[in-house]
Amino acid sequence: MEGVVYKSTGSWYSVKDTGGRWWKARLKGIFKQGGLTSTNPIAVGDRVEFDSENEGEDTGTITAIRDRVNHINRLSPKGRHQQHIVAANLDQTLLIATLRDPRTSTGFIDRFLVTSEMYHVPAIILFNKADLYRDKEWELYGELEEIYTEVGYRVQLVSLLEGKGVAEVQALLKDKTTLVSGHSGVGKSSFINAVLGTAIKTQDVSGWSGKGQHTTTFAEMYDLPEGGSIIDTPGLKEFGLVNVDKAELSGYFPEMRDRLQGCQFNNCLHMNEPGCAIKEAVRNGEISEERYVNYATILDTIDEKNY
Ligand SMILES: Nc1nc2c(ncn2[C@@H]2O[C@H](COP(=O)(O)OP(=O)(O)O)[C@@H](O)[C@H]2O)c(=O)[nH]1
Ligand SMILES: [Mg+2]
Ligand SMILES: [Zn+2]
Repeated sequence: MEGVVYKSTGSWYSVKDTGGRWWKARLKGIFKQGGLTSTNPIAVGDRVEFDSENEGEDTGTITAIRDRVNHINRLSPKGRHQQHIVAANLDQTLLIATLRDPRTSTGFIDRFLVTSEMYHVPAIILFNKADLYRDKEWELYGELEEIYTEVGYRVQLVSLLEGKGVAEVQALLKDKTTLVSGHSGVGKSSFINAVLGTAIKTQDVSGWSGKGQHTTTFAEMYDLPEGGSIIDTPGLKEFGLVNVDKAELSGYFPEMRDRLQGCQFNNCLHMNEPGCAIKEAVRNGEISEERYVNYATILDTIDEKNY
């Protein structure tokens, strides 16, 4: 049989087969050690092949993982050199940000966007709590919308409290697999409830959530009523920028990527080098100063020895 992994709790995976039936599936020991360097060989969103373990029961053994289109990593808590796959086979990512209560920094937004660029998936930025905006926030929203739209990201203003902008978001999510992220307090749970409607309750897989299974769940996928699915990443504050090399970073800023050919040195980090097309574009206002500062900050955090 074939199915998609919706959730991982310890050694059991919640799998929906192509006919829509739910299974609890696991890997056999040998397979688990089959030379995989990740701390979790199977991730939410993975397409797997599995066999039924016992006639008439809903348990199965996973026999193969289909090749991934892509996957998102975070740094493993077990060690700096181990990676942990958060989710696989994404079509896009969605970041929920807010300008008030709490305010999401552009540094956080840009790190998220860099991660999405690394995995070659388009990113959507949702600005929530529009009902709270006053002059100051409207001005800031205007600036950010312009910056991010110009760079090529989809920006959507919403008020989950008032239900504004939700239909537009639903249209963006339809028939896609979307990884949803955001700081605590921005309205991620409200968002998931809004887009799932009543569907969320029916997807609490056959009531096997409790009993001794520790809550090391890092991601869970839900089907949307109109088609497509979202992947929630509870407890995941930020994705590790794993395997980024200093020289590659500007390639993950689309407005810089487009201008790299203009730099005098092909290993230019766009800091103090002469003949830098990026710095020139910042000076003449073609590249946002804020984005550039965030670039420099991220560059500074990349430890060349750590990948
Ligand atoms: N004013 C306002 N409050 C909101 C909005 N969306 C969510 N909230 C509130 O923000 C708080 C955090 O929301 P929650 O969905 O739990 O956020 P999470 O921590 O990201 O899951 C709750 O008190 C929500 O009622 C919104 O659009 N406007
Ligand atoms: Mg929440
Ligand atoms: Zn340069």
